Amino acid sequence: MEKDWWKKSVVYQIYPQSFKDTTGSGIGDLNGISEKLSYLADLGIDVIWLNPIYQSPLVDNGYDISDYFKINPEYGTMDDFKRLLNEAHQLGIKIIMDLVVNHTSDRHEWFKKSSESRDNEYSDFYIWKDPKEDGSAPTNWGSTFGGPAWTYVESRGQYYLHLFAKEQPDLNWENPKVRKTIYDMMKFWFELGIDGFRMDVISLISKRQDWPDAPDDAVYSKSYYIGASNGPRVHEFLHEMYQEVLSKYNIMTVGETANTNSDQAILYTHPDREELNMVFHFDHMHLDYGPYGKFSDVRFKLSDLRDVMTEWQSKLEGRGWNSLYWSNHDQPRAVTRFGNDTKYRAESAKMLGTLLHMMKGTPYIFQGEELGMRNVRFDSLDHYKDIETIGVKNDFEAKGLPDSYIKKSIFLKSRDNARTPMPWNGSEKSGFTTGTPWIDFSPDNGTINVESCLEDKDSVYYHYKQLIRLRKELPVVVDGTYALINPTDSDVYGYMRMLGKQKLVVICSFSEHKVNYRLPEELSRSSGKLLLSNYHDTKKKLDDLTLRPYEAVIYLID
Ligand code: TEU
Repeated sequence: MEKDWWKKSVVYQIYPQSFKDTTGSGIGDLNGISEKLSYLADLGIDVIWLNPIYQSPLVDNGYDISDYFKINPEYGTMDDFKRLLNEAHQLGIKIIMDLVVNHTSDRHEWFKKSSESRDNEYSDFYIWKDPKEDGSAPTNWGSTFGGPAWTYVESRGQYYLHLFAKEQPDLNWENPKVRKTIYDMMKFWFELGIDGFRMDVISLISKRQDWPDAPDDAVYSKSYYIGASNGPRVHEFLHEMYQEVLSKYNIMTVGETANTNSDQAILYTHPDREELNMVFHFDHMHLDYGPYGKFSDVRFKLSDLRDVMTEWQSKLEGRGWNSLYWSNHDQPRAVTRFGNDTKYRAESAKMLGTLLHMMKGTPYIFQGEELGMRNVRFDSLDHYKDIETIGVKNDFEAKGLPDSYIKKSIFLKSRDNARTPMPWNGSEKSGFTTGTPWIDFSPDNGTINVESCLEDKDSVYYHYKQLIRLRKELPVVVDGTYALINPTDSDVYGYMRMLGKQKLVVICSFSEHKVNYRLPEELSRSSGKLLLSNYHDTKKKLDDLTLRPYEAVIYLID
C-alpha cells in the first residue's frame, strides 16, 4: 500500500450515537454503520473517522473512556466492530478511531486506584497537587465545561487536574509508565487492523511544570491553555509515540490541536520531525468568537476567512499537511455558520464544499454536511443534551446575560446542532431508529434527508460526490500549490492551484446578490474549461464572470 495514501483521501466523520440505530434503543450503533457502508462507498469517501466507541459512562459522549479495550455496549460488541472493519476494508474504506489520551473517565480503574492513596501503582497516573496554604486549588485554571479545572479528593488530601469535566481527569504524561501503557493500547488497535487515529486535544498532553496562573482577564473557559497548550514536552512525547508505535504501521494520524498556530503546526506535521501527518487547526473556527468566546452572535468576515485559510495553505506548503474541515461534532452546521441556510441553502452548501475540497490537504466531511444540514433550534433549551451547552447556559445565566442572547448564541453555536440523528428518510423517525432517539430530530428531517437528496440530481449530495471525484481524477487537486486571486475582493474568494502547466481556478461567491467578478488578465485570456459549478447554466469558458448568489465555479486551464 502506498505510504502517503492519506494525502489523496477524503475522510467522512461518523458520530456513532447519531448515525443509525439497528436495535430500537434510540442510540446509533456499529451494525448501523455497517448497514450504511454502501451509502458511503457510493459517495466515494476513502476513510471513516469514528468518534469514540469505547466503554464510557458518556458524560461527554464517549470522550470520557473507562476502558480502552472494550466497546461501549450501547454501540455493540467487539465482534460487531471487527465485522465493520472487515466490511469497510472490503469496500476499500479505511477506519480511523478517536484516541482520547489527554484524560480518561473518572470511572476508569486507573483513576479509581489513583484516588485511593499516594503510594500505589496508579498514584502518579494522573496530575495530583497539594492545595495552596489557604486550602485553595493549585492554579486558577477554569475547566472547559465550566467551573474550576481542579477537584479536591479527600482520600488523598489533594486536587486533581481536569481541563474538561471533573469526570475527565487528565493523565500524567510526565510518567513514563503512563506513556508506555498508552502506546501498548494503541498497538492493540493497530494489530486489530484499524487505519489510524484522530488524536483528541493532543496539543494539551504536556503541561507546564511551573503551574502558572492564568491572567485574570483570560476568557474563563480558555484559561487552562496558558499552562497546557503546546506544552514543553509535547513534541518529545509525539516523536516518542511515533518511534514506539506509529512508525511500525502504514496508518494516518490527525491531531486535534486547538490554540495552535501555523508555525507550531509545522512542528507537528513536518515529515522530517516524525510526529503526526496533519492537525486540525481552529483559526477559522475562532473568526466568529465574541466577548464570551465561542458562544456569541458574531458573524465571520470573508476577509478574515480568506486570510486564515491562505495563511495555512501557504505556510504548510512543502512543510506539513493541512486538514480541511468546516464542521465536526463540536461545531455548528457549516451552512448556517458560513453560508445562507434559508434562501440559498443548497447553493451556499455547495459553494462551501467547493471552496474547501479544492484546497490542498485532506478534506473531512461531517455526517449530514453532504446533505446541507442546518443548525437546529430546539424550542426549549431543556432539549439540549450537550455538557458544554448546559455549562454555557448556566454560566451565562449566572453572568446575568439576557435570555435572548443566551438562546441566540446556543442556536448558533451549540455542539448539539451537529449531533441530531442522521436523517435517512423523511418518515416520522427519519429511518434512524424505531425507538425514541437519544436527542431530538432536526425539524428539517422531513425535507432534508438522504432519500430526498439521492432522488434529486441537483442536491448537495451529488455536488459533494463530484468534488470527491475531481480529487481522484486530477493530481492538481492533491498536489498543486495554492495562490490567491484578487486577494481583497469584498464578496468573492478566488484561488488557484498549480501543478506543472495545469491550473485549477476556483471562484466562490459569498454574496446574496449578483456580482461582477473581474479576473486578472492572464486568466481571463486563457481558455479554461468549466469542470463544476453549483448552477446549471454557468458559462463554459473562463472570462469575466457574473456570479449569481453563492455561485461557485471550478475551471481547469491545461
Ligand atoms: O474537543 C476539544 C476542544 O478543543 C473543545 O474544547 C472544543 O473546543 C469544544 O468542544 C468546542 O466547543 C475535544 C472533543 O472533540 C470534544 O468533543 C470533547 O468534548 C473534548 O475534546 C474533551 O475530550
